[in-house]
Amino acid sequence: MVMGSHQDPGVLAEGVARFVPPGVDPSTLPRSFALTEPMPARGPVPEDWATVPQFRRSSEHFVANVSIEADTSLYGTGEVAGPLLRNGFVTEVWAKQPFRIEDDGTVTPHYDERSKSLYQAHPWVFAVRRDGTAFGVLADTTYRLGIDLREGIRLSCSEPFPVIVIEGASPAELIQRLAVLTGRIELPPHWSLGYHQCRFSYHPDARVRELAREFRKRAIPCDAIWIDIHYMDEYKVFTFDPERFPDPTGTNDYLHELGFKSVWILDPAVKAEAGYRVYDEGVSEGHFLRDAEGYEHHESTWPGEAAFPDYTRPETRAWWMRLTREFLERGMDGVWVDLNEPSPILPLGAELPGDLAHRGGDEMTPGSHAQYHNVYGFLMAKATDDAMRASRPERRPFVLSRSSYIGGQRHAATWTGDNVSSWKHLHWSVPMVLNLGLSGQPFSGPDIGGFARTPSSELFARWIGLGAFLPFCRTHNSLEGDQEPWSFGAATEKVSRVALERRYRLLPYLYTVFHEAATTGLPVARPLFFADPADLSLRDEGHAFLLGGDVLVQPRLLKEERDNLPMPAGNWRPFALAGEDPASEIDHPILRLREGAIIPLGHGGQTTRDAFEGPLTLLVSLDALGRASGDLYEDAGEGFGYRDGDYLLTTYQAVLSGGRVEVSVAREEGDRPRSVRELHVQLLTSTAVLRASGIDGESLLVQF
Ligand code: NBV
Repeated sequence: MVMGSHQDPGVLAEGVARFVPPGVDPSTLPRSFALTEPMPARGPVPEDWATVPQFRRSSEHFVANVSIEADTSLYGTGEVAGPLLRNGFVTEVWAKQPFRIEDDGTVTPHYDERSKSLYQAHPWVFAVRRDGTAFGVLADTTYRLGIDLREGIRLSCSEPFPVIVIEGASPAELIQRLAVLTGRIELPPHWSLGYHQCRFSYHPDARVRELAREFRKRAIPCDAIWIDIHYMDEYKVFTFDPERFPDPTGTNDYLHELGFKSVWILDPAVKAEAGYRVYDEGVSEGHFLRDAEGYEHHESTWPGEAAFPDYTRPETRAWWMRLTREFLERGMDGVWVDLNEPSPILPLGAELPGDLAHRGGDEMTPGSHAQYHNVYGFLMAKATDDAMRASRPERRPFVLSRSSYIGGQRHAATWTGDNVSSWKHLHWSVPMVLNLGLSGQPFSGPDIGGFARTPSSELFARWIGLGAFLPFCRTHNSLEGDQEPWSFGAATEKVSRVALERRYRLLPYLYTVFHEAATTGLPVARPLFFADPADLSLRDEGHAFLLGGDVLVQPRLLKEERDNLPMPAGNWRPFALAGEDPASEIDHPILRLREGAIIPLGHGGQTTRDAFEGPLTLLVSLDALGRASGDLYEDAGEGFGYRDGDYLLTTYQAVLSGGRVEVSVAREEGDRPRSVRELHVQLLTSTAVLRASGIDGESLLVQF
């Protein structure tokens, strides 16, 4: 029997088709890295398939062109700075530490809208047609890929590549279909949705402890403190500086006592120093990348001359896992993997040579670095994630990875890298997070306040006000000034506290949205056009966004006030969360609830542990028919009991009838007993409307 190749053209699933360039034998194409598992074709592509790529071959490139109809809006392309709408942009899928040569000749590791590539590699374009239907184009290759969106979609690569086209009746359906192919996040632990405080670097141990105490003393919500590279002994990965961090277990214990989690950084580069255990093992066990002649390859890195693990080898991933497991024995709660594009650092912008040899193994064939560069970060994140799962099977892993490939959400969250303390970078926080979400990665956020340089108090306040509503919420900065919520004076400290209190009150809803992302692939932060895909006026809105399907976040980021912020049709009623102060109004985005929605709110707290317990408020916004409904997902917030039914998914409904609003449980799923807690219902309808319907405060009937 002649077996088909896993890259055979044809329909792969409902609304998903693969195309292969003519003249290319599919069996010669590398196995797909993007798909979670090989997908053989089920049958031929029907003649009336709407979007068909046209393949061409130039002397140097394999090209796939996809023409688009007028008013088709293009998004995705992974991690990109600049506006949300990507029509007209030329980018490159090539994981990269960006850098810029400024006019005065100084070189800075910053990016802007002209940067063709950033840290993450997503060979994917998300398109919304004029009528609101959507399609996506996935170039199924790990090689460097050009994406030119000046006239339609033009993809080019030095190697032949298949193109997978996904159709969706709506943007929401498209992203869910992408997730069927490339995977979804797993439910993160509760604590990872809290506020994270980071800098390059908090050291020594005494400073970390003092920082932790300061948060509690000032009553600013915070769940995690991050430890950057200065904890290492001369920046050697898997070591500890004997003076700065003589007892990392003690550091972690202390943080835990105060209710914090800790996240520690790991880098891929291993200092090439005989006598350093990690390096010696790597050499004797053959874990490092070699050049075409078989010699171990070195680059100039932060710790000095260093070798790079070849994560395509199963033995090397197992070795990395062992080292990480030993590392985690000291009680770290999460791991942050950095510089894994990989970026050697010196000279700035340096990259590993494309002809280095990856040896592969199991399902990965041997190949050049040119082939595996874009998945280096993905493989490092996967090995780290696997280590976390293996070392504490009862706990949910948390990994943050700077680089990854499409599908990387299965192993790690991400952040938008080394941004700058500037208004532009504050603005880009939203479109960057949105385009990552449209590329399959829902768990991301910027360095709040900016990584390079120091923000003014005004900029920091505005940034934390917004950052509180992005999926991953972490302040981080470089070696320059301080960037704690209290570093900018009392007024900014207050703004920060209120911003984070708002986030912590919203956590029951936010976690419900994360559950939706984990089960469907829908982004946590969504562009406004998700609410009305055919409304062309929403297509380029990169300031306001949706959190889940029900909350509209309108940050006031523009220096000049805009009167008419675009909004999807319908009545999106504003609501307050906690302590909003008219004096700092501009720093806190306006929050609006979709009519017809019910969202669960908690009472806040200093940690996520408090925030998920205690009184619950159902915020109800009735639609024109006097109805509303909404979900609350609850589980232990840690561990995997939910897989065996230890969760509760409740759909609440509210109905206005006979001059009364009745709130009740419409549906419930899961075996977790409902916790006994105070429950409040808050109606968002204006009092005038209530009076008109003959309702007063007494007429709310809650039935459970
Ligand atoms: O580990 C130091 C930094 C880190 O703080 C930052 O977030 C990363 O994007 N890291 C880059 C390495 C910088 C080396 C110059």
